Amino acid sequence: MSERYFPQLADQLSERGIDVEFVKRKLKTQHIETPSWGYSNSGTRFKTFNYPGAARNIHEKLDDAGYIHSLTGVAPSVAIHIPWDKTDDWVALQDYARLRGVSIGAVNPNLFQDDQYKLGSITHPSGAVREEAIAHLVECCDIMRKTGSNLLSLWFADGTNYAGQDSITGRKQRMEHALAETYRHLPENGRMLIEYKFFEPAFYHTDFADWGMAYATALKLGPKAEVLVDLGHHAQGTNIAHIVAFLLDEGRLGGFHFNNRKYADDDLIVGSANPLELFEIYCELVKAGDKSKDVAYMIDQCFNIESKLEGMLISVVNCQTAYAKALCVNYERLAEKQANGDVMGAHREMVDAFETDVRPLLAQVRIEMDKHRDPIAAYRADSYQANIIRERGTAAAGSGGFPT
Ligand code: PSV
Ligand code: MN
Repeated sequence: MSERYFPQLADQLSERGIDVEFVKRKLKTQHIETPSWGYSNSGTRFKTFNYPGAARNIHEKLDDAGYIHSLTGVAPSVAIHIPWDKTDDWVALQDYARLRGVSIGAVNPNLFQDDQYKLGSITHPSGAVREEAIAHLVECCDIMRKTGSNLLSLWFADGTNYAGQDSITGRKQRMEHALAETYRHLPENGRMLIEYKFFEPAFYHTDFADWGMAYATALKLGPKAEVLVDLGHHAQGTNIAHIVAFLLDEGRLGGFHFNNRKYADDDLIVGSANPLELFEIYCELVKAGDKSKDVAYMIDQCFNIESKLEGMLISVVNCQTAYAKALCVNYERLAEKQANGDVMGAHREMVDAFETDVRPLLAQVRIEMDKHRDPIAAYRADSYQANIIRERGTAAAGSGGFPT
């Protein structure tokens, strides 16, 4: 097998000064977390579609996540959303996940779907609502303890729609108070990831509008608080690789929500519209060396019209591809060219790696991991999808997470 797929590219990479064995080792330990909510029915505010075979509960979501991991070998954990994935018996759920070959990853509190949160959660003008929101965050810290998760992944829909609706400064202070309270409840090895988003569902101002606000808050809270970069949450033209480089260098990049933004928020397959952007981000991560070792890589996507399992697989494969290409940059030579002011030479170093067809390299890595060289072909040839359609049928949209 290796004879067929790899030698030519291995030679090319060696000639470019790339340590191929090192690259393969890195690719084998890549870790992409998939989201429980990506396996259930989802849609837009216009319509949630009923997808045949979509997971109806956390057990089926874990079944699907286990299947994705069995095909790729690099998706061993699953992010959960509370209360969508709540259970009475977390130990049993952990065991169930383990049997499927996966573990419970980031715990995502949900402070955006209940009526009392119409004007916000931790920044709400009413102290009683804020207390309720904080209690939910503390509950999620307990769930971290019970599931062995070390990540609390926070996103708030909080903000206002009209000038003067509420005090922006007051809300900032309420937010700091609530997060300081939550911070105290984090498990010993727990980390709090603060996700920002500059719009939606609030449109005049969003309490955590950008990475700077998340970063400043994380600094105030302490070393266990870090920034989460969701690729979908930026204005058009934002250089996300720059944000990533800055946060990495400051030691405050906690993790990613991978997806692809064509016009606005997430939900398209990561790397589908702008693979160059994903590659540039991975280059910063590779260059950062040890400073990127604790970064959590999570997919945050819902598949509204496409096959959920195939969509998830392609997302994982796109992350593998971007990482593989980033590992094919000769960073020493890049640094030399940068130091010499060789603008186009330095740029070519990046472009050469980006234009490398890494499919044979990934096929080789997968074979060495006892996986099919092409997980998407393996999925298409497999009966898993047909079986879940038969067993689960077509659930009413809204089950397993997203309300209709
Ligand atoms: C919000 O748009 C977001 O990116 C947050 O991460 C949520 O937890 C997730 O989507 C799912 O709704
Ligand atoms: Mn997100």
